[in-house]
Amino acid sequence: MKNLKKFAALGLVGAMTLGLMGSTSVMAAGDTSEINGSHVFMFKSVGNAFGVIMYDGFSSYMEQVGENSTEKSPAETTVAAQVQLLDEAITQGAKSISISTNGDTGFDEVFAKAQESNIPIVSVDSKASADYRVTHNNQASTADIGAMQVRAAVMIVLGVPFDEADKSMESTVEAALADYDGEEIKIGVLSAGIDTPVQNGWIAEMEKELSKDMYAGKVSPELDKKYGDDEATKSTTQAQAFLAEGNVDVIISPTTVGIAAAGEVLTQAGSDIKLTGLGLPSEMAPYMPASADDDEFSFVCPYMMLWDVSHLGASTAAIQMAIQNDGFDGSEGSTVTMQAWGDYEEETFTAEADEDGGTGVLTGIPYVFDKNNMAEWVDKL
Ligand code: RAM
Repeated sequence: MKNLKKFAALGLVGAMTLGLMGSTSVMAAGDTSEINGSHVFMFKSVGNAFGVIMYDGFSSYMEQVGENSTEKSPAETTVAAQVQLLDEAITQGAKSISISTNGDTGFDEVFAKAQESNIPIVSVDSKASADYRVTHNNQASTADIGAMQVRAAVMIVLGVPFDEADKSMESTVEAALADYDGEEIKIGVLSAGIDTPVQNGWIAEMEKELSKDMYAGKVSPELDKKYGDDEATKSTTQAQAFLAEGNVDVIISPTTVGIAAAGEVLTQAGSDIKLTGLGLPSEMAPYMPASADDDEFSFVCPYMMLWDVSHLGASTAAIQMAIQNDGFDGSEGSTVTMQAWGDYEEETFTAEADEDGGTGVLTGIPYVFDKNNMAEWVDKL
Protein backbone atom coordinates (compact mmCIF):
# COMPACT_ATOMS: atom_id res chain seq x y z
CA MET A 1 0.00 0.00 0.00
CA LYS A 2 2.83 2.29 0.94
CA ASN A 3 4.48 1.51 -2.35
CA LEU A 4 1.30 2.01 -4.30
CA LYS A 5 0.86 5.51 -2.91
CA LYS A 6 4.38 6.29 -3.90
CA PHE A 7 3.77 4.88 -7.34
CA ALA A 8 0.67 7.01 -7.73
CA ALA A 9 2.78 10.06 -6.95
CA LEU A 10 5.45 8.99 -9.35
CA GLY A 11 4.62 11.14 -12.33
CA LEU A 12 7.19 13.65 -11.30
CA VAL A 13 9.93 11.07 -11.01
CA GLY A 14 9.32 9.86 -14.54
CA ALA A 15 9.37 13.36 -15.94
CA MET A 16 12.40 14.33 -13.90
CA THR A 17 14.45 11.32 -14.81
CA LEU A 18 13.56 11.55 -18.49
CA GLY A 19 14.86 15.09 -18.32
CA LEU A 20 18.19 13.80 -17.07
CA MET A 21 18.86 11.71 -20.16
CA GLY A 22 21.94 12.77 -21.98
CA SER A 23 23.88 13.45 -18.82
CA THR A 24 24.98 9.81 -18.84
CA SER A 25 26.14 7.76 -21.74
CA VAL A 26 24.08 5.31 -23.75
CA MET A 27 26.28 3.16 -25.90
CA ALA A 28 25.49 1.42 -29.10
CA ALA A 29 26.55 -2.19 -29.52
CA GLY A 30 30.26 -2.38 -30.17
CA ASP A 31 31.12 1.04 -28.75
CA THR A 32 34.09 0.50 -26.48
CA SER A 33 34.70 3.80 -24.68
CA GLU A 34 33.73 4.93 -21.17
CA ILE A 35 33.27 1.52 -19.60
CA ASN A 36 36.23 1.61 -17.24
CA GLY A 37 35.00 2.31 -13.71
CA SER A 38 31.41 2.64 -14.90
CA HIS A 39 28.35 0.70 -13.74
CA VAL A 40 27.16 -1.17 -16.83
CA PHE A 41 23.46 -1.68 -17.45
CA MET A 42 22.48 -4.23 -20.07
CA PHE A 43 18.90 -4.64 -21.20
CA LYS A 44 17.65 -7.40 -23.54
CA SER A 45 18.13 -5.16 -26.58
CA VAL A 46 18.38 -1.50 -27.54
CA GLY A 47 15.35 0.44 -28.67
CA ASN A 48 12.89 -1.15 -26.23
CA ALA A 49 11.12 1.73 -24.40
CA PHE A 50 10.88 -0.39 -21.23
CA GLY A 51 14.69 -0.72 -21.24
CA VAL A 52 15.14 2.98 -21.99
CA ILE A 53 12.98 4.01 -19.02
CA MET A 54 14.66 1.50 -16.74
CA TYR A 55 18.15 2.73 -17.67
CA ASP A 56 16.94 6.25 -17.15
CA GLY A 57 16.05 5.40 -13.53
CA PHE A 58 19.32 3.49 -13.09
CA SER A 59 21.49 6.32 -14.41
CA SER A 60 19.65 9.05 -12.51
CA TYR A 61 20.17 7.20 -9.21
CA MET A 62 23.84 6.60 -10.03
CA GLU A 63 24.23 10.25 -10.87
CA GLN A 64 22.58 11.20 -7.56
CA VAL A 65 25.20 9.17 -5.68
CA GLY A 66 28.08 10.46 -7.81
CA GLU A 67 28.75 7.32 -9.87
CA ASN A 68 29.12 6.81 -13.61
CA SER A 69 26.87 4.49 -15.56
CA THR A 70 26.76 3.22 -19.12
CA GLU A 71 24.10 1.37 -21.04
CA LYS A 72 25.46 -1.44 -23.15
CA SER A 73 22.57 -3.37 -24.67
CA PRO A 74 22.75 -5.50 -27.81
CA ALA A 75 21.13 -4.74 -31.14
CA GLU A 76 19.60 -8.23 -31.17
CA THR A 77 17.54 -9.84 -28.42
CA THR A 78 19.81 -12.89 -28.06
CA VAL A 79 22.03 -14.51 -25.44
CA ALA A 80 24.97 -14.57 -27.87
CA ALA A 81 24.80 -10.82 -28.43
CA GLN A 82 24.64 -10.17 -24.67
CA VAL A 83 27.57 -12.52 -24.01
CA GLN A 84 29.74 -10.68 -26.51
CA LEU A 85 29.01 -7.29 -24.94
CA LEU A 86 29.47 -8.66 -21.41
CA ASP A 87 32.86 -10.00 -22.38
CA GLU A 88 33.87 -6.57 -23.67
CA ALA A 89 32.53 -4.79 -20.59
CA ILE A 90 34.51 -7.09 -18.29
CA THR A 91 37.72 -6.64 -20.28
CA GLN A 92 37.24 -2.88 -20.23
CA GLY A 93 36.91 -2.76 -16.45
CA ALA A 94 33.22 -2.32 -15.73
CA LYS A 95 32.58 -1.56 -12.04
CA SER A 96 29.41 -3.64 -11.91
CA ILE A 97 26.99 -5.37 -14.27
CA SER A 98 23.21 -5.10 -14.06
CA ILE A 99 21.43 -7.25 -16.61
CA SER A 100 18.05 -8.41 -17.90
CA THR A 101 18.88 -11.70 -19.61
CA ASN A 102 17.60 -13.10 -22.89
CA GLY A 103 17.92 -16.72 -21.75
CA ASP A 104 18.81 -18.94 -18.82
CA THR A 105 21.76 -20.77 -20.38
CA GLY A 106 24.88 -19.75 -22.25
CA PHE A 107 26.19 -17.19 -19.78
CA ASP A 108 28.31 -19.42 -17.50
CA GLU A 109 31.70 -18.69 -19.00
CA VAL A 110 31.29 -14.93 -19.20
CA PHE A 111 29.64 -14.67 -15.78
CA ALA A 112 32.51 -16.70 -14.28
CA LYS A 113 34.92 -14.25 -15.89
CA ALA A 114 33.05 -11.36 -14.22
CA GLN A 115 33.22 -13.14 -10.86
CA GLU A 116 36.96 -13.69 -11.22
CA SER A 117 37.34 -9.98 -11.95
CA ASN A 118 35.25 -9.10 -8.85
CA ILE A 119 32.57 -7.44 -10.94
CA PRO A 120 29.24 -7.99 -9.18
CA ILE A 121 26.30 -9.18 -11.27
CA VAL A 122 22.77 -8.19 -10.34
CA SER A 123 19.93 -9.29 -12.57
CA VAL A 124 16.78 -7.27 -12.98
CA ASP A 125 13.52 -8.11 -14.79
CA SER A 126 14.88 -11.31 -16.36
CA LYS A 127 17.05 -13.45 -14.08
CA ALA A 128 20.71 -14.39 -14.29
CA SER A 129 21.74 -17.78 -12.87
CA ALA A 130 21.78 -18.06 -9.07
CA ASP A 131 25.36 -19.35 -9.36
CA TYR A 132 26.64 -16.00 -10.52
CA ARG A 133 24.30 -13.19 -9.47
CA VAL A 134 24.51 -11.43 -6.13
CA THR A 135 20.74 -11.16 -6.18
CA HIS A 136 17.84 -10.58 -8.56
CA ASN A 137 15.73 -7.41 -8.54
CA ASN A 138 12.15 -8.58 -8.99
CA GLN A 139 9.77 -5.88 -10.21
CA ALA A 140 6.68 -7.40 -8.64
CA SER A 141 5.62 -10.81 -7.35
CA THR A 142 5.91 -13.32 -10.21
CA ALA A 143 2.84 -15.18 -8.97
CA ASP A 144 0.76 -11.99 -8.82
CA ILE A 145 1.80 -10.86 -12.30
CA GLY A 146 0.97 -14.24 -13.82
CA ALA A 147 -2.36 -14.64 -12.04
CA MET A 148 -3.52 -11.05 -12.57
CA GLN A 149 -2.97 -11.26 -16.32
CA VAL A 150 -5.16 -14.37 -16.54
CA ARG A 151 -7.87 -12.78 -14.38
CA ALA A 152 -7.82 -9.61 -16.49
CA ALA A 153 -8.02 -11.64 -19.72
CA VAL A 154 -11.05 -13.61 -18.51
CA MET A 155 -12.81 -10.55 -17.11
CA ILE A 156 -12.27 -8.70 -20.39
CA VAL A 157 -13.79 -11.55 -22.42
CA LEU A 158 -16.77 -11.55 -20.04
CA GLY A 159 -17.12 -7.75 -20.31
CA VAL A 160 -16.36 -7.12 -16.64
CA PRO A 161 -14.63 -3.79 -15.86
CA PHE A 162 -11.60 -3.55 -13.59
CA ASP A 163 -12.73 -2.66 -10.08
CA GLU A 164 -10.24 -0.57 -8.10
CA ALA A 165 -11.66 -2.08 -4.90
CA ASP A 166 -10.47 -5.55 -5.96
CA LYS A 167 -6.96 -4.88 -7.22
CA SER A 168 -5.92 -8.53 -7.42
CA MET A 169 -9.18 -9.18 -9.37
CA GLU A 170 -9.47 -12.54 -7.64
CA SER A 171 -12.98 -12.23 -6.25
CA THR A 172 -14.23 -10.33 -9.30
CA VAL A 173 -13.15 -13.06 -11.69
CA GLU A 174 -14.52 -15.76 -9.41
CA ALA A 175 -17.93 -14.10 -9.27
CA ALA A 176 -17.96 -13.52 -13.04
CA LEU A 177 -17.07 -17.14 -13.76
CA ALA A 178 -19.68 -18.47 -11.34
CA ASP A 179 -22.34 -16.85 -13.53
CA TYR A 180 -20.82 -18.02 -16.80
CA ASP A 181 -22.02 -21.08 -18.67
CA GLY A 182 -21.00 -20.23 -22.22
CA GLU A 183 -18.33 -21.77 -24.42
CA GLU A 184 -14.89 -22.47 -23.04
CA ILE A 185 -12.78 -19.29 -23.24
CA LYS A 186 -9.47 -19.66 -25.07
CA ILE A 187 -6.43 -17.58 -24.19
CA GLY A 188 -3.41 -16.93 -26.41
CA VAL A 189 -0.06 -15.68 -25.17
CA LEU A 190 2.20 -13.49 -27.29
CA SER A 191 5.48 -13.66 -25.42
CA ALA A 192 9.06 -12.49 -25.92
CA GLY A 193 11.68 -15.20 -26.59
CA ILE A 194 10.91 -18.89 -26.10
CA ASP A 195 13.79 -19.09 -23.57
CA THR A 196 13.34 -15.74 -21.82
CA PRO A 197 13.39 -16.42 -18.07
CA VAL A 198 11.10 -13.62 -16.94
CA GLN A 199 8.25 -14.25 -19.38
CA ASN A 200 8.50 -18.03 -18.87
CA GLY A 201 8.18 -17.49 -15.12
CA TRP A 202 4.99 -15.49 -15.62
CA ILE A 203 3.56 -18.03 -18.08
CA ALA A 204 4.13 -20.81 -15.54
CA GLU A 205 2.12 -18.77 -13.03
CA MET A 206 -0.64 -18.20 -15.59
CA GLU A 207 -0.91 -21.97 -16.02
CA LYS A 208 -1.02 -22.44 -12.27
CA GLU A 209 -3.84 -19.90 -12.00
CA LEU A 210 -5.78 -21.65 -14.79
CA SER A 211 -5.57 -24.96 -12.94
CA LYS A 212 -7.81 -23.58 -10.16
CA ASP A 213 -11.28 -25.10 -9.88
CA MET A 214 -13.11 -21.90 -10.75
CA TYR A 215 -11.79 -22.05 -14.34
CA ALA A 216 -12.61 -25.72 -14.94
CA GLY A 217 -14.75 -26.20 -18.07
CA LYS A 218 -15.04 -22.42 -18.47
CA VAL A 219 -11.54 -21.35 -19.49
CA SER A 220 -9.18 -23.69 -21.36
CA PRO A 221 -6.13 -24.62 -19.26
CA GLU A 222 -4.10 -24.73 -22.50
CA LEU A 223 -2.48 -21.46 -23.45
CA ASP A 224 -1.87 -20.97 -27.17
CA LYS A 225 1.69 -19.59 -27.04
CA LYS A 226 3.52 -17.65 -29.71
CA TYR A 227 6.86 -15.86 -29.50
CA GLY A 228 7.73 -12.48 -31.00
CA ASP A 229 11.25 -12.32 -29.52
CA ASP A 230 10.64 -8.75 -28.30
CA GLU A 231 11.06 -7.57 -31.88
CA ALA A 232 8.33 -5.36 -33.31
CA THR A 233 8.24 -7.02 -36.73
CA LYS A 234 8.24 -10.59 -35.44
CA SER A 235 5.64 -9.74 -32.78
CA THR A 236 3.44 -8.22 -35.46
CA THR A 237 3.71 -11.39 -37.56
CA GLN A 238 2.77 -13.53 -34.56
CA ALA A 239 -0.20 -11.28 -33.74
CA GLN A 240 -1.33 -11.62 -37.36
CA ALA A 241 -1.10 -15.39 -36.96
CA PHE A 242 -3.49 -15.26 -33.99
CA LEU A 243 -5.84 -13.20 -36.13
CA ALA A 244 -5.65 -15.55 -39.12
CA GLU A 245 -6.16 -18.67 -37.00
CA GLY A 246 -9.08 -17.21 -35.05
CA ASN A 247 -8.69 -19.75 -32.22
CA VAL A 248 -8.44 -17.46 -29.21
CA ASP A 249 -10.83 -15.02 -27.55
CA VAL A 250 -8.14 -12.96 -25.93
CA ILE A 251 -4.37 -12.51 -26.12
CA ILE A 252 -2.19 -11.92 -23.08
CA SER A 253 1.10 -10.31 -24.03
CA PRO A 254 3.51 -10.18 -21.09
CA THR A 255 5.91 -7.91 -22.90
CA THR A 256 5.63 -4.25 -23.80
CA VAL A 257 6.87 -4.95 -27.33
CA GLY A 258 4.37 -7.76 -27.93
CA ILE A 259 1.33 -5.99 -26.49
CA ALA A 260 1.95 -2.86 -28.58
CA ALA A 261 2.36 -4.92 -31.76
CA ALA A 262 -0.81 -6.90 -31.01
CA GLY A 263 -2.68 -3.69 -30.17
CA GLU A 264 -1.91 -2.33 -33.61
CA VAL A 265 -2.74 -5.54 -35.49
CA LEU A 266 -6.05 -6.17 -33.69
CA THR A 267 -7.14 -2.53 -33.83
CA GLN A 268 -6.35 -2.16 -37.55
CA ALA A 269 -8.25 -5.36 -38.30
CA GLY A 270 -11.25 -4.35 -36.18
CA SER A 271 -10.90 -7.77 -34.56
CA ASP A 272 -13.11 -9.18 -31.79
CA ILE A 273 -10.05 -10.71 -30.16
CA LYS A 274 -9.28 -8.77 -27.00
CA LEU A 275 -5.90 -7.94 -25.52
CA THR A 276 -4.28 -7.45 -22.13
CA GLY A 277 -0.89 -7.98 -20.53
CA LEU A 278 2.04 -5.77 -19.62
CA GLY A 279 2.30 -2.50 -21.49
CA LEU A 280 3.52 1.07 -21.32
CA PRO A 281 0.61 3.56 -21.26
CA SER A 282 2.49 5.80 -23.73
CA GLU A 283 2.71 2.98 -26.29
CA MET A 284 -0.75 1.50 -25.62
CA ALA A 285 -2.81 4.71 -25.69
CA PRO A 286 -4.04 4.21 -29.30
CA TYR A 287 -5.58 0.85 -28.37
CA MET A 288 -7.04 1.74 -24.97
CA PRO A 289 -9.75 3.95 -23.52
CA ALA A 290 -8.61 7.45 -22.61
CA SER A 291 -11.20 8.62 -20.09
CA ALA A 292 -13.84 7.42 -17.66
CA ASP A 293 -16.55 8.30 -20.19
CA ASP A 294 -15.22 5.82 -22.75
CA ASP A 295 -16.73 2.37 -23.17
CA GLU A 296 -13.57 0.36 -22.48
CA PHE A 297 -14.93 -2.70 -24.26
CA SER A 298 -15.06 -0.86 -27.57
CA PHE A 299 -11.23 -0.84 -27.45
CA VAL A 300 -8.96 -3.77 -28.18
CA CYS A 301 -7.26 -3.45 -24.79
CA PRO A 302 -9.71 -2.35 -22.06
CA TYR A 303 -7.06 -2.54 -19.31
CA MET A 304 -3.53 -3.83 -18.70
CA MET A 305 -0.74 -3.80 -16.12
CA LEU A 306 2.79 -2.71 -15.41
CA TRP A 307 4.86 -1.30 -12.57
CA ASP A 308 7.14 1.66 -12.04
CA VAL A 309 9.87 0.93 -14.57
CA SER A 310 11.99 3.95 -13.65
CA HIS A 311 12.01 2.92 -9.99
CA LEU A 312 13.00 -0.59 -11.08
CA GLY A 313 16.13 0.85 -12.67
CA ALA A 314 16.87 3.09 -9.70
CA SER A 315 16.45 0.27 -7.17
CA THR A 316 18.87 -1.83 -9.25
CA ALA A 317 21.41 0.96 -8.93
CA ALA A 318 20.74 1.06 -5.17
CA ILE A 319 21.48 -2.69 -4.96
CA GLN A 320 24.79 -2.20 -6.78
CA MET A 321 25.67 0.66 -4.42
CA ALA A 322 24.83 -1.48 -1.39
CA ILE A 323 27.22 -4.14 -2.72
CA GLN A 324 29.90 -1.54 -3.34
CA ASN A 325 29.62 0.41 -0.09
CA ASP A 326 27.63 -1.51 2.51
CA GLY A 327 28.83 -5.09 2.16
CA PHE A 328 25.51 -6.30 0.77
CA ASP A 329 26.14 -9.85 -0.45
CA GLY A 330 22.64 -10.93 -1.43
CA SER A 331 22.40 -13.54 1.30
CA GLU A 332 18.95 -14.29 2.66
CA GLY A 333 17.86 -11.60 5.12
CA SER A 334 20.51 -9.08 4.08
CA THR A 335 19.18 -5.63 3.27
CA VAL A 336 19.58 -2.81 0.79
CA THR A 337 18.84 0.76 1.73
CA MET A 338 17.80 2.90 -1.19
CA GLN A 339 18.29 6.60 -0.70
CA ALA A 340 15.38 8.97 -1.15
CA TRP A 341 14.99 9.35 -4.90
CA GLY A 342 12.56 11.54 -6.82
CA ASP A 343 9.21 11.30 -5.03
CA TYR A 344 10.28 8.19 -3.15
CA GLU A 345 11.33 8.28 0.47
CA GLU A 346 14.23 6.16 1.70
CA GLU A 347 13.35 2.48 1.34
CA THR A 348 14.77 -0.81 2.61
CA PHE A 349 14.61 -4.05 0.65
CA THR A 350 15.38 -7.48 2.05
CA ALA A 351 16.89 -10.36 0.10
CA GLU A 352 14.63 -13.41 0.19
CA ALA A 353 15.26 -17.00 -0.85
CA ASP A 354 14.34 -17.72 -4.45
CA GLU A 355 13.18 -21.11 -5.73
CA ASP A 356 16.26 -21.34 -7.98
CA GLY A 357 18.59 -21.44 -4.98
CA GLY A 358 19.59 -17.79 -5.19
CA THR A 359 17.92 -14.75 -3.68
CA GLY A 360 15.80 -11.89 -4.91
CA VAL A 361 14.60 -8.56 -3.62
CA LEU A 362 11.09 -7.39 -4.39
CA THR A 363 10.97 -3.70 -5.21
CA GLY A 364 7.58 -3.07 -6.81
CA ILE A 365 3.95 -4.02 -7.27
CA PRO A 366 1.78 -4.54 -10.36
CA TYR A 367 -0.42 -1.58 -11.20
CA VAL A 368 -3.51 -1.71 -13.41
CA PHE A 369 -4.00 0.93 -16.12
CA ASP A 370 -7.61 1.42 -17.16
CA LYS A 371 -9.92 4.13 -18.44
CA ASN A 372 -9.85 5.89 -15.08
CA ASN A 373 -6.12 6.52 -14.94
CA MET A 374 -4.75 6.29 -18.49
CA ALA A 375 -4.88 10.06 -19.03
CA GLU A 376 -2.73 10.53 -15.95
CA TRP A 377 -0.08 8.04 -17.09
CA VAL A 378 0.14 8.36 -20.81
CA ASP A 379 2.84 11.07 -20.75
CA LYS A 380 4.75 9.59 -17.86
CA LEU A 381 5.33 5.91 -18.52
C1 RAM B 1 9.38 -5.95 -22.23
C2 RAM B 1 10.48 -6.84 -21.80
C3 RAM B 1 10.61 -7.01 -20.33
C4 RAM B 1 9.27 -7.11 -19.63
C5 RAM B 1 8.40 -5.98 -20.01
C6 RAM B 1 7.03 -6.08 -19.38
O1 RAM B 1 9.81 -4.69 -22.52
O2 RAM B 1 10.26 -8.07 -22.42
O3 RAM B 1 11.35 -8.14 -20.05
O4 RAM B 1 9.40 -7.17 -18.26
O5 RAM B 1 8.24 -5.95 -21.41
